[in-house]
Amino acid sequence: MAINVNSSPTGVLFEEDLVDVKNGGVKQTKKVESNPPKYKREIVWRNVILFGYLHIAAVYGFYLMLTSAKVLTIVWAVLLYQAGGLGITAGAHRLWSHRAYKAKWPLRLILVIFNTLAFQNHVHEWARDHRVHHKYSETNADPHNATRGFFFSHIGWLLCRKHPSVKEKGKGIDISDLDADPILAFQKKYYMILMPLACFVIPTLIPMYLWNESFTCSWFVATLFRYTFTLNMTWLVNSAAHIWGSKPYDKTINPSENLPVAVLALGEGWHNYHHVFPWDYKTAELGNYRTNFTTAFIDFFAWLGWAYDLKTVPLSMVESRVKRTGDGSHEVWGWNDKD
Ligand code: ST9
Ligand code: ZN
Ligand code: ZN
Repeated sequence: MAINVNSSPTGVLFEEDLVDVKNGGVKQTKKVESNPPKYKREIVWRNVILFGYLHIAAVYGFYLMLTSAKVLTIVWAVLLYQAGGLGITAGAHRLWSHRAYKAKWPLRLILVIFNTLAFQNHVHEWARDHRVHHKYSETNADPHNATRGFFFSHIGWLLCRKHPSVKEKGKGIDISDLDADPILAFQKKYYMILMPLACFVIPTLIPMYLWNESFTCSWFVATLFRYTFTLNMTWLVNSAAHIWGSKPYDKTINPSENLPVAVLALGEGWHNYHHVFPWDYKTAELGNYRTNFTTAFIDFFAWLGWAYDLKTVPLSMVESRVKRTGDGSHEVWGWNDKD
């Protein structure tokens, strides 16, 4: 049943059929791209070399961390991982991509500084890609389409040119709110100055000048190991949490509930829930701080009054969705499926 046909600006005809399918007795609507543009993978060797160096350097940094780095340098690296991580989770993801809560400007400033030190591209680009990921999840238009395998969804998507469908479909995504945010405009305009300072220069200089760390330990542990580690924890959400775990909310999609990823990615591993209810500021049904550090962070700022209008999902809506499409693994309502 064809419902929606868009013609693309480049003349390629997209026919996006929304088809009703029966999946395990559950009636669903699925997106099918029936006339995708032609695609030939084009590797970006600059990125292959840079990410190759980064990962070799990170292994050396890990070795130095175990053998010769000062304790304060390790503490500093952990703090930077947490801060950069929050700049992604509380900032780029829950605030700017999903508008799951609102933040006053001082909190947005903190988040943009944290986000810049994580160097995962400026928020404008990150959030645009992420909105495309949710809307066209696991199709050619998904920047890190997990149906192309673990490697592609983890890092491979950053090593080659994007599929033309990402760009075509991405143009239809509303990002006017991102365009209108002056803090994001500032970050975007000065990114190539601010990012190297926040991600590489300052994190390396602080241990050297404040507690006499060597340049080698500072550079490889606090900067390159910490940056690479944070990147990989983020990428696990796109790869591991799109492959392994339970599906208490919707068994027909690949995103899954993955505890190790939730802990390492500061609460972002509850990915089955998140793809079903993306507007929930907790990105999870439950607000357990031990497996969701980002929720603790946002709740603290809500208590302070800097975060407000926190969006959640009514329990009755979660319950009916669990009973309708869950895989039976939900601790409270899972019985329904096992009948
Ligand atoms: C990084 C990002 O690592 C990680 C994101 C992970 C997302 C995770 C989500 C999971 C949930 C949250 C969990 C958080 C957990 C955190 C835990 C923390 C502990 N829409 O991109 P270009 C158009 S980055 C619309 O160059 P190419 C647009 O016109 C790592 N249009 O495409 C654009 O121009 P402009 C560091 C779009 O040439 C033009 O195309 N960064 C869209 O194919 C060109 O865009 C790097 O290493 C769209 N979505 O190149 C950089 N996309 O922007 C790596 C594109 O001016 N990137 N267009 O409007 C690159 O080198 C390139 O992007 C490329 C593709 C080679 C990958
Ligand atoms: Zn996802
Ligand atoms: Zn999301």
